[in-house]
Amino acid sequence: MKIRPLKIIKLGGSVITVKEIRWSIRREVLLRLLRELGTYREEFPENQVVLIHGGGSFGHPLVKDCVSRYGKITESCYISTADSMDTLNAIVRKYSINVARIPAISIPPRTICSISSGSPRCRLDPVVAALERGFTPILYGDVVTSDRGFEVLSGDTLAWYIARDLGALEILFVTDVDGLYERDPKLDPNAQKITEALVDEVINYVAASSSTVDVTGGMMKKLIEGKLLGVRGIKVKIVGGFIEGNLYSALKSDNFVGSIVWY
Ligand code: ATP
Ligand code: IP8
Repeated sequence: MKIRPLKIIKLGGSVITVKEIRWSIRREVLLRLLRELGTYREEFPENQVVLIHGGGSFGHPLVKDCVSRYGKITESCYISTADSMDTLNAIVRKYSINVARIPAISIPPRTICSISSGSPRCRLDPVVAALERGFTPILYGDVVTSDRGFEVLSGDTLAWYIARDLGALEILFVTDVDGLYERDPKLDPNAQKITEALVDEVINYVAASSSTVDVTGGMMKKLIEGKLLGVRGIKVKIVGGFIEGNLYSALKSDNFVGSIVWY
């Protein structure tokens, strides 16, 4: 197996959907981000990309409702959340193929991953097989089977897992904020932006703050996850997703609006 320089892109659910409004898509933002990726792919065909997207309003509210009603993800919640995530994924894939000319192939995480004692385990050979053929695999935050029944496997966790196991150079987290701040900038507009840091410098004081509909943890979880999975030697970019051209700039160089965190 020969994987060329690999970058993992996680399109945040809060960028491509309006998280508070169920089944709402930010179509123009999504199309622009995919076009930027398509342009990058055409200019740098030697580089590999795995595309991951979050659940946003197609995932989090459904799981939250279910857990508050039944205390767990029931069989019927598993089916309806899987269906909802597949709907969002089909839109991302169709735009990728038909608008951005990305040879996208979906790999539903629930078909390759499970969770045991809280730890994910994924069979990545379908991802590798797609990369080897020059395709762009698309994965997403999903519901998966676990030793406790059903659990959410977030797109952030998948990004870290794939980055670690396939030896990625970079993870780009495309978010609805323009970088990593000392505290949640939505709650504290005076919070200072951290443009570049080692993960150990920021992990202790970045505020753990997540919105009410987020069942997988916000910015803090994004950063801790890499530490928990023992990832080292990776550059992580927090990329402002609402700024035109910014994903393309972040893919091409370190000159973008956002933050860099070294692992
Ligand atoms: P999803 O899980 O749906 O894919 P996402 O990847 O788009 O979501 P979140 O998990 O919601 O993103 O994380 C981004 C959010 O984290 C921002 O909207 C911001 O409000 C919040 N946040 C909390 N702490 C910080 C911080 N210190 N710096 C920047 N953002 C922060
Ligand atoms: O948005 C969550 O994935 P994330 C997926 O990447 C579900 O955290 C089903 C809530």
